[in-house]
Amino acid sequence: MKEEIMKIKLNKNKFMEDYIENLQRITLKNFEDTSDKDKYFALCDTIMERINQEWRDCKNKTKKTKKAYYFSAEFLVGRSLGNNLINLGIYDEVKELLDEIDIDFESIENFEDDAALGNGGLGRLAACFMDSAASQKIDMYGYGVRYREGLFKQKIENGFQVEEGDHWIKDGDGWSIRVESDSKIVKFRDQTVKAVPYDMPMLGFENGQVNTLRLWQSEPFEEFDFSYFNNFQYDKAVEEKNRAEDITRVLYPNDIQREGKVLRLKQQYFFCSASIQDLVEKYKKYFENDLQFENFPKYHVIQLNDTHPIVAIPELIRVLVDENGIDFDRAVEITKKTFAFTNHTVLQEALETWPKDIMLEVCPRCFDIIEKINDKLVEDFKAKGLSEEAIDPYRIIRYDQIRMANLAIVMSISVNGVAKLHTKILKDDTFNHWYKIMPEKFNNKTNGITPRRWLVYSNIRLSNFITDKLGSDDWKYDLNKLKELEKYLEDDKVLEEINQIKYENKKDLARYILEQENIVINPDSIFDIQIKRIHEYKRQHLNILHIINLYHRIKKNPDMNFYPTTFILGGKAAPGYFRAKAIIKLANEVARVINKDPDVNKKLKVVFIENYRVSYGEKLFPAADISEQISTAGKEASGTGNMKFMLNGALTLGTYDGANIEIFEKAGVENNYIFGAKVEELNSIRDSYSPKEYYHKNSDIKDAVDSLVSGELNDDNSYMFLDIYNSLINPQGGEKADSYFLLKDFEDYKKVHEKINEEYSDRKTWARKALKNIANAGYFSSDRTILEYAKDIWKI
Ligand code: 475
Repeated sequence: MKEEIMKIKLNKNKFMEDYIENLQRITLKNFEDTSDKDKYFALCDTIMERINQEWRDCKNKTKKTKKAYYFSAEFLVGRSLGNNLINLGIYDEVKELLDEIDIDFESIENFEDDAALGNGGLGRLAACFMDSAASQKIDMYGYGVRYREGLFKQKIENGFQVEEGDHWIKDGDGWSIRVESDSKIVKFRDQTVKAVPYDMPMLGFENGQVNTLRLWQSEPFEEFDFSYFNNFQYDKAVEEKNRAEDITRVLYPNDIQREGKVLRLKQQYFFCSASIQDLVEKYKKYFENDLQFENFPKYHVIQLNDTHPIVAIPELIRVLVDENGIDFDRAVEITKKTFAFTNHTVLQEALETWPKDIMLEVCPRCFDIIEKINDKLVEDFKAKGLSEEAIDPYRIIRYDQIRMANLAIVMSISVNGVAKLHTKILKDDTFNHWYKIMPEKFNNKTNGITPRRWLVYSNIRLSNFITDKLGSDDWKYDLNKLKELEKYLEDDKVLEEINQIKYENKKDLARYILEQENIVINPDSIFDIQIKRIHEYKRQHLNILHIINLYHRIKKNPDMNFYPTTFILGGKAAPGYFRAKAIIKLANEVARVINKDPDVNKKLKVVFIENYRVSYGEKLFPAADISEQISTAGKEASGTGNMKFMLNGALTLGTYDGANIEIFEKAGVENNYIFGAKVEELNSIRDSYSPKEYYHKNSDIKDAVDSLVSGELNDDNSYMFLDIYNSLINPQGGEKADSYFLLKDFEDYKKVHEKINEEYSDRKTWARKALKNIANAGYFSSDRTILEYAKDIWKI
């Protein structure tokens, strides 16, 4: 590996010359008159110029080879400047060069808006995969949507979440190239639009590989309809343009929850159709000599990131049959060998289905094709003697609903889950009927994260420490090398260094939080962090209820032995998810009450950070002592934040869920804090569970739950706290009480917090546990994950 490594050779003088020239060219100003924003964009240009040659080389080299295509409605890329410099191997040098002309790198870095083209885990995983594929020299291209508005920005006003737009490219986009000549026409039943690709380079880590992330933007097919214009129908002309642009105007802000809107299916069909056309067109162009469509799967494998891009399946069939004269059955056979499907959640509310009438309204031909596939499937089952009832779970279309996951499973070479437990649940439960008849398709690919962004870039102190201790930076190419750090487990000096690094990172975060949130926090306290989308199954309200009870206990007993702790929470709620928004209000209200209480605020602080996003995460993960991963067992498919914390030396306080289980396995249960019921137990009590019993038997639970309605906490007449209260012990309208088992797990959660609080003061033992976690985080590199996809599924 190492000999292939190739940093871009930085000719410093030339770089500076080009940089200043670019700066002046794009602004028409002298250097001293340019703004920080100008300086940021000129730097993008200067870097893009340097990538250009290698990017073209990579595109040319791989024209005729097998490639993987990652189809995803979301790519949560975040910022690119720092990461690109790291991957080019010129981060330090460029920083120094800028320093010489009095430009502070950090301040211009802050001019980059996050590319928030995703909601959470699924979108961020896609971005980590892009980094890892390039870094492992795997030819994988991403295909997605260039939303004009990314995920909304979260403001907290009086403790409530308020959403604002995120026009991330309003000042320009330093990292994309508009490839007008590769535009495609996408036809809907009621409109025809132009799909224009914007290509972003995805740089491998110091290896010269540049893959492409191609994001499609919707534009009017004809820029301006002059017939309307000539007839003085200006409004009509503008309307058509808007209608086209509407398709990629905004990312739907629902994480997990499906969205059954026409526009959502239009977005899906839009990018899938453009991408499929792109692949078929290139195939015909570059494979003239091997142009039997039977060979299409020899050169293409399309990984479907959950159900969102599944409409690409009928679209490929349509293009083959309608536009290339292939016979239907042949087209189905070709298509079946081309796709692979990843599932990211077992929550029923996420499994996409589309009503027949919506699909007919958007892409009627796709409906035809799906219907044919369904008919054939049902016919085959009948021929095998299955009853109507036995066939039901397999039907792709049932009661005029199209079940996208069923379509994908029938039409794919592979179906995978994203952590061991999750894949087991898919096999045993969610897709059990499929597993029984096609077990060979099912496989697990435990998620990972890229160590470049989540350690090398965001935690420079720890990164330098590791390189120093291991005597080389080989670990950045093969994260399993971190294992060698275990030779320092009994080295007091090294353990002391680990604590010191964490402390410095905590001071940095404290400064940042003071700046951003105007709250003073103490870096000598335990930093206990829960950052992720707000959802009941993730149980942020368990965390908050525990904090309330802790507050009451400290207040009652001021001399109780307690290591000062700062609880940090952050995350966005889907705008239409009332209870998730209630949880945000509750966190802010509890923070307000506790932080202003002089009896406790030296010991206890609570911060709800505003607008949690990738770039904020880069500051939070390195500073955490405790990583809260407290989802109800069986609900979190994998989690990836848990891996970012582990890699940065936080100990996991977690349930037996998702990839937590694998984290405990690798780092040792004794080096983390496990609590709560396992999935088997929950399954066995599901019908008999009575949260009220827990409430009456346990005074701490009663204390915490009652405070939701006692008047101690003020929800400004929003009835939000009552809603949370009701959800736990007084369910309304047929809902089940405490369906996420907060009260069942509360006591155990409280106990494990007490254990943490006690053990933290043994700083040496704590550092050893942190080191154990870091040393065993290698498995959770997305390099490992993507290599498994390439080897087991894609065969490239
Ligand atoms: C899981 N998003 C994490 C992560 O595998 C897991 C669904 C429907 C509509 C919009 N967004 C979604 C998800 O399902 C999702 O983000 N799932 C997450 O995928 C990567 O680590 O446990 O919840």
